[in-house]
Amino acid sequence: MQQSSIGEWDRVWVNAHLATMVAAEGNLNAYGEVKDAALAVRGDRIAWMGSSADALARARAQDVAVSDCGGAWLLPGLIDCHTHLVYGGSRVEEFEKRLCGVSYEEIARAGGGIQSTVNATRAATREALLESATRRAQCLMAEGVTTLEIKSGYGLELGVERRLLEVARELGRRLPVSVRTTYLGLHALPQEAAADRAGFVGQVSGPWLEALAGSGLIDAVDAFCENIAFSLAETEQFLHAARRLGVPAHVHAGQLSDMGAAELAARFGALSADHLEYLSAAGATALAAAGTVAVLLPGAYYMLRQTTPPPVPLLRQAGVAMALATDCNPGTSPCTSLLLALNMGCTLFGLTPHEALAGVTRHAAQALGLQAEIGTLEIGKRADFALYRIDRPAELCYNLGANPCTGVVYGGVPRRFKN
Ligand code: DI6
Ligand code: FE
Repeated sequence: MQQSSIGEWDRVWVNAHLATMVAAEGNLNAYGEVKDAALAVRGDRIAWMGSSADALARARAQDVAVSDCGGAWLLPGLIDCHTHLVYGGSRVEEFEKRLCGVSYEEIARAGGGIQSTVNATRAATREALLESATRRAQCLMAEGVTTLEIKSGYGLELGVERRLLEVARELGRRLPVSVRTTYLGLHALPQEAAADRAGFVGQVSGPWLEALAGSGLIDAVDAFCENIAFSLAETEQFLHAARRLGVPAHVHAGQLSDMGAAELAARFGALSADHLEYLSAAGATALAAAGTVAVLLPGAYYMLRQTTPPPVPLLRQAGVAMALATDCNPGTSPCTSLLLALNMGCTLFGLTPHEALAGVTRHAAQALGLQAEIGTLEIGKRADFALYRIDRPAELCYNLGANPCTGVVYGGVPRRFKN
């Protein structure tokens, strides 16, 4: 294992089993397991990894702070690369309707669905939005999430979209978790724009995008490309505008039907194409060629009681990197547990525990364009990691509802959660 090191240490964690999640050829030692190991940090970086005995000797000689992990497993901090966790209201009534047989599409077409959350979000104060989003983020953090992507998309007018993105940025300042923001400009057509689709898409792709990008509020854009949302041509107009500004893209693709959105995402070199329940072989090949990550969202699939899972064998065969995320949102995935998404990725989509864990670490980092910085335990990367009381890494995918996380370290700074 790596022994080159960065200068002095500030603190060292000893008596841990590491799962570095560094990609392994031929899948031997697929989690990058290193038993009875230690990891040292310098500032906010991983400075050294090696044996506990070596670490203790050096720590004693140099007066370095030591944390004893008591045989816990230590993994890269988890990354939830697709959430909509800033919103107002709830959709529990819609949940009840769906249980009585009304479909998601029917509710959306009747002006419920996303539009009802837009109404509640527009009516919410900044403080209320911040407070409810903080609670959701804290649930994720308590499981070991250290990086969180947050999409706007429930404002659908410039001022409210700006507020959602500002709340997301504020969350990143107030909490130790790292936040990446995405302007989900094309999520639904707001009621007031019903008579002028082209005008709305023009605003979103023009002055609104320029204003939000100009304010430094967005790290990426996203569009819901779907027959109940926006067409390929409309999505393409938005992606063109983002590309002109140098803003990377994600695309909600193939959630309810295959319109060729994955191919479109690939053509624009999108960071990720998300959902992908409906995906052709050509779509999978296009994603692989473009290096676009497939972000799978089993929470939404489960909530909507869908029956066509994403074609995981096709994605595997094509060599597409697969990530997993909560899709935390009030309509289709009121989910604040990335560990639950791990289990669902395995049980509902047929991922191996190794693929699932790569999907919330290395591949989730890639889906955010952050693979040089986070996603694996490697010297020089950001010291974001989590400790778990488990016997082996696959146990993180196995439990339903238990949280074995005993500590989380953000940029070298430890926080303890009571689990
Ligand atoms: N797909 C989804 O699953 C969420 N957004 C999207 O584009 C659901 C949004 C909602 O129903 O509120
Ligand atoms: Fe989503």
